[in-house]
Amino acid sequence: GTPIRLVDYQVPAYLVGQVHLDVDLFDEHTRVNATLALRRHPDAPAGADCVLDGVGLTLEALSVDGEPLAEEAWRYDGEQLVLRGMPDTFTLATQVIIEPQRNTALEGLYVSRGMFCTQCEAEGFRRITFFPDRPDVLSRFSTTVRADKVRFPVLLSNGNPVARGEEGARHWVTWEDPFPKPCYLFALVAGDLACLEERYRTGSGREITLQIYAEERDLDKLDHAMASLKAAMAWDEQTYGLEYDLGIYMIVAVSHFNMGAMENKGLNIFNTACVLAHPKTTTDAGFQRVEAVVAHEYFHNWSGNRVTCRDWFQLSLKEGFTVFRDQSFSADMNSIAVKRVEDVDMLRTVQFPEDQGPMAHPVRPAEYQKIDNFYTVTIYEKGAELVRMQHGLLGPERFRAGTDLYFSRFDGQAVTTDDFVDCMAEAGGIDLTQFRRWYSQAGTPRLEASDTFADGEYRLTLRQSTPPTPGQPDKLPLMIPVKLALLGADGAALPLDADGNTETVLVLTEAEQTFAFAVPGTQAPVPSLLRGFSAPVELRYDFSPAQLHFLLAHDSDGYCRWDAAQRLYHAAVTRLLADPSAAEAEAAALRPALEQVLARAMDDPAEAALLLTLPGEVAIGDRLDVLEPDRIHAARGALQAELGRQLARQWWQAGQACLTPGPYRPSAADIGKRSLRHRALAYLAAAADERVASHLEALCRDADNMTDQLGALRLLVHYRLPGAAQALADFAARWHDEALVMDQWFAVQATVPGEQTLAQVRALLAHADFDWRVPNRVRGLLGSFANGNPTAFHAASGEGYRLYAEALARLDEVNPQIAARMAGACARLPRLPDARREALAAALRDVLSRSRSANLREMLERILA
Ligand code: BAL
Ligand code: ZN
Repeated sequence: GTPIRLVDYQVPAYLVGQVHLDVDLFDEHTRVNATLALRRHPDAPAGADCVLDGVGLTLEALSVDGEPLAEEAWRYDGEQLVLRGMPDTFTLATQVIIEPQRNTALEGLYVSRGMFCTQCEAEGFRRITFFPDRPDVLSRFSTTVRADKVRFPVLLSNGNPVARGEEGARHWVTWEDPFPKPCYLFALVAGDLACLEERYRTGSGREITLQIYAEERDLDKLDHAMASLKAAMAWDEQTYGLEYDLGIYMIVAVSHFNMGAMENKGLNIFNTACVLAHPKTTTDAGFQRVEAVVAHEYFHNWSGNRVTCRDWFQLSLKEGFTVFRDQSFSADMNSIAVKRVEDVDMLRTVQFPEDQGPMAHPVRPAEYQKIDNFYTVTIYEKGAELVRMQHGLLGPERFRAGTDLYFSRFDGQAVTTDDFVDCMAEAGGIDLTQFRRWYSQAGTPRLEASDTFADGEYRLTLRQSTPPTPGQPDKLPLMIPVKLALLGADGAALPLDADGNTETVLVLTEAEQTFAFAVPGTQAPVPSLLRGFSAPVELRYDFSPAQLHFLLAHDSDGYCRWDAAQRLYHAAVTRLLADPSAAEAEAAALRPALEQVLARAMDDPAEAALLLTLPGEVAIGDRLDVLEPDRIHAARGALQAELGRQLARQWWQAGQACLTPGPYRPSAADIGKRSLRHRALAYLAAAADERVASHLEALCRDADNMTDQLGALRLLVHYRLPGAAQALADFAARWHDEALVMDQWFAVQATVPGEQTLAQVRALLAHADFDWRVPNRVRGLLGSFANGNPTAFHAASGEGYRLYAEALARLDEVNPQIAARMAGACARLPRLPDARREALAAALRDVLSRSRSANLREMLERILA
């Protein structure tokens, strides 16, 4: 297809000041009347056509300033409506028919379990009515929603309800949103919904009505989202000085949703998975996800809605910044150190591979075919790291001055990542010219560190290089902040300057630089490098095992402790790949480190659980030149089993110490304990400890919360322990009515290691509860299979690839965005051994030849390039 390029950006020829929508919802179709007040953009060339987007709309009527339009003055090709010879200002009225009931793509207006809802970002609004569907057209919306009174008692749209009425069996409500917004933030909901309503008083004393809507059966699962919303509102006032701006804030839970949630102005629409939470049905991770996503969407009200993106190349302007904001919020609500490690782990295991493969793209891409394909970990999580680096370079006060400047200067505007960095440079009084390369240059930079120590001087040399990425063969040096401490023999950080500071930030700007520090004594210090993961780079330094054990024991930086443990584990697995018989010896060598972590585990069980987690099979594979899933599975499994055996007594003790008596609470403290307990049980399960199966069976059966039940089920099933089949059957019988729980039931089975799981995945695809139209279910079964089960997905027979390719083709007919998203799991293709690479390529070429959507085609073309 033809790419859209950033360099081709032009202002829209016409702007829309005011729009009124009248949406009449019926059983077979929906009629949308739109009235747009258009005016020529001051910078647009005179005489330019007025172009409106509109996909798949059946046009019933069209008028300009109340008069029908002559045939030759307009044309509609199914994607764009072009009006010729329009005056500088005019009113356009259109009437279209759409069919939400048949919309399985879940873009625009569609039906989810009998309720009407919308998803407009990025380009869904054009499937509802004719409009300049681009984020730099900001308009004031008023919306009238009409539907059957009995079946759709709740009618919602953005802003405030201003009028309502009845007409026979039908009723209507008119909503007005006083804030100009791009159409991607439009939302509409009609359904029979229950509501949890509470109040929030802002710092300035305004009272806000908070409403969370869901199906009646889920009304008891809304308290956590409500509490999270209030906490997020208070946090944003405290941390950024930002208050909510409407009198009402609504969230609606829907079960068919392509994304996690959507920040529509005043009317967020959420995937049920990111808003419903109840101890009986939701895991700890689920509770934390709800807290994070509720906050994320709320934070968008300023970073995204009040100040939005000029074009979709700037997507990270709102997403990177908002992820940074939600990460900081979750850290403040739980544990700063633990949250940082979780975020870094995610970045390294998911974003680094993206940045090193065929899908690599800059945080501000230069071109795309379908913007839907760019809602990526690079835009989101790497984008957040770029904001975090600016936060680090400026310090908290000047960073806050920068965000104040940004929000005041650009309120009500659609702007660029450059505008954001300008504010940071101005408020921070620093030159960020070179820093901007982070936005335009793709790829994970490598940072190679080497050092010498002689005559009381420690010299650290840092070298940076970024490997080529598709379309970007040559890379330039970046501005890389490297936070550093030097640890003395007692483990304490040494003073690095005359003021006695024990931590410093080295700002690397050249390809290579050397930094020198005076260090008293005769013993070389141990470098604590890239503290807090101060830049999203791959750090290479030839740590000795002794140094890593030392850092794990003494470093005061949580990230560096975790990284030291990860390096020890990776090294052990790498040696085991060469010599599989050495598991016992490797485990014995690691044992002192693990024992020491376990000895002080109760100080911070959440951190201990992270320190005791071996890198996953996918992460191990990503560090090897050629992917060999079976050998990786065997090596990692042998190490885990050996550690389970050698430390069995300590694992049982840790599990016992981590019991959380009393009712379930999703507090950071209790979550940490459960996390460590399940880590301990995982080691025992890997070791096939004689007591573990019955312990897990009981936990799965009797626990009062989903974290324990599901954690136990997963271990029983993955380690094929006695009772696994029965536990799976009992679990399904118990939870068959809870869709989000059943998603997990599918995922547990799809991730059982080994080729024999392929037959099980096929069987589950034919299961009565599997539904191609529900993205959560598709992700639960197929997404977890392809992303979380390397030994089955990459089975030597090629059967995993064929199964997955068939599924992609099938999915493409139902939901192109989800098909394209799932295709991303194939992006490791270039790194596969020859036979497997050929098998996967052949399967994907076959899908490409049949693929109907531009979404899936763009992904497959990039992967196969
Ligand atoms: N804007 C799409 C969903 C999100 O990032 O909040
Ligand atoms: Zn977002």
